[in-house]
Amino acid sequence: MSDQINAQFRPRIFSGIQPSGGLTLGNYLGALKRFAALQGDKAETIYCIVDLHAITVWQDPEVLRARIREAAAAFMAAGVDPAQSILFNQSQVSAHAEMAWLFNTVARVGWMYRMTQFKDKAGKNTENVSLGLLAYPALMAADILTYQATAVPVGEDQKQHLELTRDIAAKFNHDYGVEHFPITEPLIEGVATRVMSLRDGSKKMSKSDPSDASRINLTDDADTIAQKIRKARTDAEPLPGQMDALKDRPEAKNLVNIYAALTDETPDQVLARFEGQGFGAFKPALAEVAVEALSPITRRMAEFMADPAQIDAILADGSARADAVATPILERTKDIMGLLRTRA
Ligand code: ATP
Ligand code: LTN
Repeated sequence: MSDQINAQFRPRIFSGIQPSGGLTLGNYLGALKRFAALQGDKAETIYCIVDLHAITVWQDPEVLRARIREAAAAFMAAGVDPAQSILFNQSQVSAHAEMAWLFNTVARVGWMYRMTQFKDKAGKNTENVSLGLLAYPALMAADILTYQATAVPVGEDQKQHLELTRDIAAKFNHDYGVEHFPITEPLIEGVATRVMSLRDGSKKMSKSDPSDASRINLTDDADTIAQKIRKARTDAEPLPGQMDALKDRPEAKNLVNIYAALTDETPDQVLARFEGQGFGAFKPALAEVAVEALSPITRRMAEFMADPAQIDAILADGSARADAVATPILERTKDIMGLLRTRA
C-alpha cells in the first residue's frame, strides 16, 4: 500500500542530527557518511541540524550556538556539499515547529510513552522531564513530512521513531481522506547502523554518554583515537574466521564492524585477514584505519570552524531553500485541516 501512495511523491531524502554534543564515530558511520553517499541525481537530499530537538534537554545557550556551527562543519567535512544538498538548522525554518503542533493533534499520547528513546532519556523521572522530550517524535515526524520526504537514512536506534512517523502520516491521510503524506521508508543499511560504546558492548556509542572514553569524537586527535581503541573493552579470545562465531562477543563484534565500515569491506573479509589473531594485533590495525579515515575529516572540520561567518552564510542559504520547499506543504496541510488562511 505504501508503494502506491509513495509513487505520487518525488524522491526526497531527509535526515537530521542533534547538536547535543560533539559528533561521534557512531554518528559518522551510522549517518554522516551515508548522507554524503546518498547525494547525487537520484533524489533531492535535505540535511538538518535539529536544534529544536536538542533543547528538549537543557543546553547552555552559548555552547549550543557553538555546537550548531560545529555540527554544520562536521556535515561538510564528512562530504555533505551545500551545493548538492540543502544543509540548514531546524529553528530557522518555522514550518517545523508549526507542523509539529499540527501533528501533536494527530499523534496519541500513548504512542509517545512507548518510545524507548523517551524511556531511556527520562528514566524514572517521567513527570519532571520537559513536555518537549515526550513530544519529540511528533517534531521528528514534522521534520520529515514537511518535506514529504520519501526516505530517511538513520541508525538503528531511530527505527521506532520512523515507524511512528509512518503512523502519523497514515492516520492523517486516513482521518482527512487524503493522500497528502508519503509513508516514509527508513534507510538503515550497512554494518555500522549501531556502533556500540567502547566501554560497554550493550550500549550504543552516544555523544551524550558521560564517559568520553566510551566514544571516538570527530575532533579527537590520532593519539587520543589510538589510546581509546587500546583501552576499549574486549575479551581474551583470538578472532575467528567468520562473524557467526562472534554472536556472543558483542565488544569484539563491534570492533570488527567498525573496522569493516571504515574500510568499506564486509566484516567477514576483515576476519579473513585477522583469523587467529588477538586484540594485541587487531587494535593497533583498527586504530590505524580509524585515524586514516577520520583525520582528514577532523582537519576539514577545523578549517570550516576557522570561518564561522562562512558557516552562518551556508546555514542562512540552506534555511531559505528549505523554507521554500516546506512552506507550501505546510500551507496545504493547514488547508486540509480546515484552518482558514486569508493572508496573501
Ligand atoms: P544523543 O547522545 O544526544 O542522543 P546520538 O549520538 O545518539 O545523540 P543523534 O543526534 O541522536 O546522536 O543521532 C544522529 C544520527 O546518528 C541518527 O541517524 C542516529 O541513528 C545515528 N547514530 C547515533 N548514534 C549511533 C551509533 N552509535 N551507531 C550508528 N548510528 C548512530
Ligand atoms: N531523532 C533523531 C534526530 C532527528 C531526525 C529527524 C533524524 C530529528 N529529526 C528527522 C531523521 C529525520 C535522533 O535522535 N537521532
